[in-house]
Amino acid sequence: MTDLTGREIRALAQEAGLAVASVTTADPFDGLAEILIERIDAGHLDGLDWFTHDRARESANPRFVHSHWKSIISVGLPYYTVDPGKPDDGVTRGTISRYARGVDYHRTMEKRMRRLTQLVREAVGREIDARQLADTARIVDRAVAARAGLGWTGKHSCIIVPGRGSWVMLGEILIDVEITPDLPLKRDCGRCTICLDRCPTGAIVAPYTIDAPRCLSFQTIEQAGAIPLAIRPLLGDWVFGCDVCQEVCPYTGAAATTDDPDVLPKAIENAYPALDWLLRMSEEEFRTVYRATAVLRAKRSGLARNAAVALGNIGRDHDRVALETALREHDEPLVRGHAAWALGHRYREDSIAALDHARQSDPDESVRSECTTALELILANHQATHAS
Ligand code: B12
Ligand code: SF4
Ligand code: SF4
Repeated sequence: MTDLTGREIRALAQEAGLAVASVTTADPFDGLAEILIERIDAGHLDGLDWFTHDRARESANPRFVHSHWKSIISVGLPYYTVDPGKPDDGVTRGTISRYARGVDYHRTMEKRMRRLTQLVREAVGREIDARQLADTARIVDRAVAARAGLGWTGKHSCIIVPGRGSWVMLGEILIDVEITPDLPLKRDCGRCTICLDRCPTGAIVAPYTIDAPRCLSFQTIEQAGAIPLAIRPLLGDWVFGCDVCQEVCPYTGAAATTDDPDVLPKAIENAYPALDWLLRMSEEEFRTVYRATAVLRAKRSGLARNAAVALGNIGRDHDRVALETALREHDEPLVRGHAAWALGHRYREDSIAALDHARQSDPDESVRSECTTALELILANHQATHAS
């Protein structure tokens, strides 16, 4: 005899602002630790230093910290909103991935999961113990969602929720209440391979397998240092995260949009920021505009670095000035170095004077080295053009 059913949980979750919810047991996830360890050993999680063998084993067993959990409520926050796209205003803009446009989902989910826990407490009529998790090292959110039947795993490795596509952030409540578990969904991608074919960097190295160092989401958010040279031209206009594998998925066509105010962008800078502004924004402007959003994770220097690379890919004639100013004046060597790359990649001969000046005068060795590489690239391109 269980305390509650999955159907009752879904009704309470709706009341708490969580549009999707499902339930599984707190039993260990068979075979998951082995998958994670295999990915670590293959280098697919390089750069995510917290992802260790110990973490893999612990996160595959929900009862690792407390043995008394009886159920896991898997919850989802849908965030697919109507998107008017970039305005046609002559400003060169980057793109922030959809999940990061509204209030930081960790905050939103935690608040709503606490509310749901309170509602469950009232429904069972006794004190309960529960722990809310979202995006932590303690558990693998997608494994929980798949076993609870909240959705199924697409080949891009994201959980696809019926009627919502993959545009659902995940969280879970570990709880000492017996709830009838839901069943996993019997769905798969069939023969489709669109996301593998369209990923800009080939980061989906096999179905269900992401090579994080190649993924633009990793490079624009988690990468603290230089973005590898080979990745920069593939970054396009992404300045925080990447949505390509989800946008191209046929299940996106059937995804319902939401008007949940917590996931809507407050201003244009939260979705399509002007790239020249990202290059010159102050710490205070960065903190004000991106306050309480997930974008803070990239830090001002990371976001400006990404903006430089994006301008190197899509900059127009008038954007050269912004890059030259960043190369001369930005306080972060990381940004000056990427501005050098962008100038060489996009503006070639027109940027030789600025690059040569910085190569001789910049106080930072890494920037001087980026300038040398950019100048060599211009020369190589020049020779190739004249040889052909
Ligand atoms: C590390 C991490 C990343 C890394 C590595 C991604 C990866 N795929 O491993 C990087 C930085 C690249 C990243 C990127 C993104 N992430 Co991320 N990330 C995480 C994090 C913290 C851990 C994921 C993990 O354990 N990876 C290791 C791999 C092995 O685990 P997995 O991806 O969950 O793999 C599952 C499947 O592949 C499956 N599987 C493996 N083999 C097979 C074989 C078959 C046949 C089947 C059916 C399944 C299957 O088993 C695993 C468990 O279910 C989770 C939060 C968390 N604590 O769980 C968020 C999380 C996965 N990320 C999320 C999001 C939204 C993203 C981005 C979309 C963000 C963006 N727009 O830029 C991209 C998407 C990239 C992609 N295609 O995966 C969401 C996913 C929501 C969803 N609906 O799936 C999560 C769950 C955060 C959250 N709480 O909502 N992320
Ligand atoms: S998020 Fe972008 S780079 Fe990463 S796997 Fe998806 S399409 Fe490829
Ligand atoms: S694009 Fe195709 S292969 Fe990729 S997740 Fe969607 S349905 Fe599956």
